[in-house]
Parts: sequence; C-alpha cells; structure tokens
Amino acid sequence: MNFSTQLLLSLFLALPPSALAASPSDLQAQIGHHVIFSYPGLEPPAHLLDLIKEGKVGGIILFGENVSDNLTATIDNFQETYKQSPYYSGNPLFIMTDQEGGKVRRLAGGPVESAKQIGQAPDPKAAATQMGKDAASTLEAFKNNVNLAPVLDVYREAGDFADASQRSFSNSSRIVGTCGSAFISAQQAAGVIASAEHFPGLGAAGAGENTDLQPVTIDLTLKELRKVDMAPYTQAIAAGVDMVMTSWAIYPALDPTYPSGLSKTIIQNELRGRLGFKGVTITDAVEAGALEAFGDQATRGLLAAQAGIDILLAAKRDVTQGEDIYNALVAALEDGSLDQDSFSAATQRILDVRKKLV
Ligand SMILES: *[C@@H]1O[C@H](CO)[C@@H](O)[C@H](O)[C@H]1NC(C)=O
Ligand SMILES: *[C@@H]1O[C@H](CO)[C@@H](O)[C@H](O)[C@H]1NC(C)=O
Ligand SMILES: CC(=O)N[C@H]1CO[C@H](CO)[C@@H](O)[C@@H]1O
Repeated sequence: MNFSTQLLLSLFLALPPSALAASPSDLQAQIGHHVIFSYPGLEPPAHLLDLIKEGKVGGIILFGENVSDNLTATIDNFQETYKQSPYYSGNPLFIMTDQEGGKVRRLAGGPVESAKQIGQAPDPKAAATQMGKDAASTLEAFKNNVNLAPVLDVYREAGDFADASQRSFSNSSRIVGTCGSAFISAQQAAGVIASAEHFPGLGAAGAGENTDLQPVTIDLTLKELRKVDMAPYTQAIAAGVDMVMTSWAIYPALDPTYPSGLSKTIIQNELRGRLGFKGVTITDAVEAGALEAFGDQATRGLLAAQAGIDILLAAKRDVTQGEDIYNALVAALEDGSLDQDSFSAATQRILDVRKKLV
C-alpha cells in the first residue's frame, strides 16, 4: 500500500458512518466487504480473481470440493490479488469454512470429535476448550481465518435435524452455552474468528427439517425460544463471539412472515436489542431452499441486508450469485431502498473484525 492509499484509508476508517454515506466511491469501497463468494472445484475461476481485484469480494467460503494440497497456494493468491484492489482495507479477506467437528469438517484435521461427543465428555467445558483449539490449528494450517462454528442449537429429541449429524452439543441449554462459549474463547484466543449459529436456534427442527432444502417453521412460544434456544447466545456474546449466523427457519412467535435472516424483529430487536450483540451478523447460505418464496438470489441478499444483516453468504459455488447480490446492494444504496447510515455502520462492524486478522 502506498502512502496516499494509506492516508485515504486512515481517513476512511476515522470518519463517522454518516460521513461515509455521501460519496458514491466511498460506497463502492464498502459494498464488497458485505459479500462472501464461493466457486466450484479446485481452480478458482479467473472472473472471481478479477472481482477480488476490483474490491467486490469480502471473502470466500470453502467447501470440500475446493480442498486439495494446493489450497494454501490458492488462498495466498486470493490475498495477494486483493492487495491490488483500490479498496484494499489493509487486512486479509475472510476465508471461511464449516469445521464444526465430527462429520462436519471440510479440512483434514480436528476437531475429530462431534459436538455431541464433547457435550457428553466427563468435563464438557474442558473438552470444548480443546475442541476450539483443535479447530483453530486446522484452520490456521489451511490459512482460513473464520470458522462457521460453533453450532448453538439445543436439540429436543434424538434424531432431530441438529442431533442426526451430532452437530448439537446437548439437549440441555446450559451445556450448549458452556461448551459453545468455551469453544469460542479458545478458538478466538488462537486468532480464528468464530460464528455462533443458527440464531435464534434450529434445535427444535425435527428429523429431515433442513432449511437448505425446504421451508421450516419452528412453532415454539416466545418464552421457550428465549429460555432454551437463545440462552446459549447470552454466554457466547459474553465470551466475545465475533459473528452470529442467523437461521432460515420461520419463528411465528417472533415474526410470522420472515425467516430469521430476513427478519428485522429477530435481528434488531432480539439479537442486537435484547441480547446486546454488537458484532457481525452473517446469513446462512442465500441459495437455501427455505427461501424459495423470497425471490432470486439478489432479492434475498438485499432483503437480508435491509433487515440488518451485515454479511451475505453466497455459497452456491457460482460466482454470479455473489456478483448479483453485490449489484443489488449497489442499486439499493443508490435508490435509497437500503439505508446508507445503517449500511455504513455494518461496514464498520465488519472492518472492526477484519482488523483482528493478520
Ligand atoms: C495451485 O494454485 C495456484 C494459485 O491459485 C495456481 O496458480 C496453480 O495453478 C494451482 N496448481 C494446481 C496444480 O492446481
Ligand atoms: C436430555 O436427554 C436425556 C437423555 O435422554 C434426558 O434424561 C433429559 O431429561 C433430557 N434433558 C432435557 C432438558 O430435555
Ligand atoms: C472432494 C471433492 O468434492 N472433490 C471435487 C473437487 O473438485 C473437482 C473439480 O470440480 C471434482 O472433480 C472433485 O470431485
């Protein structure tokens, strides 16, 4: 970074959000931070690298199909390419994956045990601390810097969606909170960002109720949602979790119309208002089947941003998806359908977390 870029950057970072909203080039600089892209197979498409160079990419989510011995070289290439962006922030792109433990691991390495096994350990807190350290070592070895974990869903019955793949620590909210916060503290202390999921909770989703594939409604009372499903987030937030991922289920007690990640009530009133979360919010995969009724990829991304989500996860392994969402944000900021002040505040939250990365 040359001196004038550095000067502009420090001005940019020093300005209050309202001052950022005015100029179109400032907006251009912000928008890319809000979209996570994905790609098919081992070789990233040249077009993705072009978009990174143009500053339109906030990070990459990796899946099993992207992983080879060459992965760290590929990631180095992303980060080097990003340095050529006119909007380079001085910090690396987010490189994220699902390294939950047990069956849900995209990278070779720990945590070997599933969340369920950790929850059943003689000392669950100590086991979850080790789990967070193991996750951090694996992610660091592969140059990833965000883990889309831990899962804080509190399952109800054996075989429920979150229990079937042993992704839930426990059917006890207290144990989930203890394990989740220990995992977060250990992993983040080792320099890897954690993302607690799937707010406000998918634990009551029954066997096969998978939002990736279909709409899911969680018909619990507000009292139960708060007492059981959201309780672990109190501990996770106290532990300093940097990101929270929302679910795509509908919770009629909170919002009869919109799934959590599109719901102002859930994001702004519950997560930010009642629970006091100040970090970064991120959607689950925007292409999820649960969102069939909410329009194309760009519309879904925009609805989430309008509801107050900071980062949109374009996980379809199709670069066009992320690009369409990016373009929808540009248009909505220009025509005023997305509030510039709120958007700038979201950008600042993202940059604050990015600053922790080296
Ligand atoms: C490894 O990744 C680098 C950077 O993306 C790329 O240039 C190279 O072609 C890749 N090599 C193989 C064997 O895939
Ligand atoms: C959790 O499951 C165990 C074993 O099936 C059962 O004994 C316990 O009552 C359940 N706890 C809750 C909070 O449902
Ligand atoms: C494990 C895995 O999904 N491997 C895939 C990696 O990407 C190549 C190229 O698209 C596929 O052929 C492999 O099946």
